[in-house]
Amino acid sequence: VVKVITYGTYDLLHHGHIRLLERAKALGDYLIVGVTAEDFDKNRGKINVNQSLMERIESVKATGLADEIIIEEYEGQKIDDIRRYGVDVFAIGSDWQGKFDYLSEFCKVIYLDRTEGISSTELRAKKNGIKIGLLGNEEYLKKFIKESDYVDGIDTRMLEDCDLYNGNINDVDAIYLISNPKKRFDQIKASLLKGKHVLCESPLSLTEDEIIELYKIAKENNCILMEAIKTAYSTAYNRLVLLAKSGVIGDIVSVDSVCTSLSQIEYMNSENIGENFWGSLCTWGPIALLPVFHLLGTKYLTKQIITKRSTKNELDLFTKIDFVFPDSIASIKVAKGAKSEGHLIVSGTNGYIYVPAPWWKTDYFEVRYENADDNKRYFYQLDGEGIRFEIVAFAKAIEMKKLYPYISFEVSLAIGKIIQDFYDKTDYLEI
Ligand code: C2G
Repeated sequence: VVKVITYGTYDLLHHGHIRLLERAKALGDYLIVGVTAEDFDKNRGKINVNQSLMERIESVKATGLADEIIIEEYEGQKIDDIRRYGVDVFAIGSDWQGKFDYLSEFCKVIYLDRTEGISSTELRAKKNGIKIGLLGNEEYLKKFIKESDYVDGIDTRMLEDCDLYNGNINDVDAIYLISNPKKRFDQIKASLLKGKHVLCESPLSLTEDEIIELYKIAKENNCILMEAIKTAYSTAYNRLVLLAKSGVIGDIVSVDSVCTSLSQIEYMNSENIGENFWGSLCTWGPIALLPVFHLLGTKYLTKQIITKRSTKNELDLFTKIDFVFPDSIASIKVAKGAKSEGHLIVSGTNGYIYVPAPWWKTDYFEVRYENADDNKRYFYQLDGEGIRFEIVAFAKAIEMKKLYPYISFEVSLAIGKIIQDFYDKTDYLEI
């Protein structure tokens, strides 16, 4: 028997895939099809896959062309598979021309012509088709636009504040806001009332009550309201949270997170700040608070906010918050008017997790123990600081009409409460 092997994602299986499988099968007597796992696809930059691994396997099965289906899970697996299954021919579409020549050491490599005029990318774009109106800090919006190019079916256009109120948003399905936190409540409300889904940077608003109201309006209008904290959508961060909760460092006793940057320092000390810049806590607070609330919950017993404000304007140069929980403690330190080491440390009774600066966009962390030989390092690919994953999650939520809560309502409110207490000067000390 001549054994043939081919690999692919086979998302939204189409006739291009089927023609390829037919021709691959005709090259021998037995066809093995490797379907790529989600993690492997993510690692090779395919972030848009619509169907789950099981659904994709089922569609390949339904073609009746595969004699055997396997899952491709890691880089370098092809060589292992060729050896393991005694493969004679490796076949793949011509879009990969030359890329798999290195396998010819192990078996015959054949590139088959790709079918013109059809692709999963196009099918996904047609299926999703979401237009997002953008409002707020232009520097950041540039990043967002660039990142949205990686997500099939997302189209963007710039908006002005007045567009939200005068009805000039009929052509958009959703709004993304990175506007002044003081204006967000009115902007989100106006958008939701017009039936637009909203992705908004955290905090959604400056008080708990307003945030509750916004979620209520979203529900009433069948709209998705999603909080944007890019870190919450990154793989490394999510694995870290799960790992810490699974007990690898014992009981968690403290969470210490620091986020600082000096990139807007000129505004921190200027009398005229304009509306597209805001203070340290509003910029960095939600990110720094995320691991605190995800790992320890939101029911702290006490907290103390200590802050230093600019002498030229109302912005806080830096802010530190200490929390006491029933069995643990936490602290965050955020600054746009001072610089420090932006790391995250989660301490436990058996060891600790260390995420080097800048931890909020990391692809790497370590679990460390008393005996350094036991230390473990974890790597996860992070592209676009997590922003493209955030956009994928938003598109998915709109498609499913349901939000998978990377940031739960409870956490969203807890963030809002901190911001509210900061402005109300509750549990607050100024130096
Ligand atoms: N294909 C094709 N014609 C199309 C679209 C796809 O012939 N119009 C082929 C591709 O060349 C590939 C197979 O169908 O051989 C599966 O395509 P994808 O699902 O896009 O998977 P791909 O990213 O090419 O995975 O390790 C992963 C594999 O090496 C390839």
